Amino acid sequence: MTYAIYGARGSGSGIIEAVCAELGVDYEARYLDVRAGENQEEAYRKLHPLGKLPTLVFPDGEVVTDTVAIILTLDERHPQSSLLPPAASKARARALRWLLFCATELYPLIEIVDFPERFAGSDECKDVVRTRAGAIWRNRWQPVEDAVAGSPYLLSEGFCATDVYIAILCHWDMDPDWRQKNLARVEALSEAVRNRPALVPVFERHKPDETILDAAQPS
Ligand SMILES: N[C@@H](CCC(=O)N[C@@H](CS)C(=O)NCC(=O)O)C(=O)O
Repeated sequence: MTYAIYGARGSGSGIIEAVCAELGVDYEARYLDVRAGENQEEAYRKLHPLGKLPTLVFPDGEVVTDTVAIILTLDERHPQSSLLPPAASKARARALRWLLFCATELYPLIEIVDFPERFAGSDECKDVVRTRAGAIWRNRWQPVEDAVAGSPYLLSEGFCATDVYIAILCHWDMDPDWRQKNLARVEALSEAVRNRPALVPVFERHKPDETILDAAQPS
């Protein structure tokens, strides 16, 4: 009954590894070399049509891509867990609101920062596009900082999967000094997530401030 998580060090697969570690399920992390384009090879594109990471293959063979779909499927399949607050609660609405905010307003900007050539149209525009995406990224963290209502977690009710999401995302393409100065609550949340006993080994693999392009070699 092993879950296979396709990913890379410093990528969003860290979110899914951490969620599986919190659930206490057996999983195998299968890392691809993004810099060498292994994620764009036919074998992996059979799992994810765009060659993006992560993908989770459930023990029953079901293939699920996209971090939020994976988290919601895991939550449904492990109803005894407290990955997310109970159905229909106010706390769950808040957890989902900020989970989707991170997944739809923040995460897509990283593709522009990592691969500006996909969006720029010409070589000269690449740097402008990357810089602009980085600036939008920073602006969009402020609402997350303001939403942190617990101490240290997002919800005053306690830890949930959205905390894991925030902890992984906030370390991508960001200057630690800038974070300390502008996102003190997000930083404290991230620190607390990284120190959760089940998650320490996951964060040994997914080092802070490392991206898929730094972490080319699986280890
Ligand atoms: N919507 C996807 C986004 C996944 C994504 O953009 N993953 C990045 C790594 S963090 C990726 O695979 N980048 C490689 C590429 O775009 O070629 C999700 O939530 O899983």
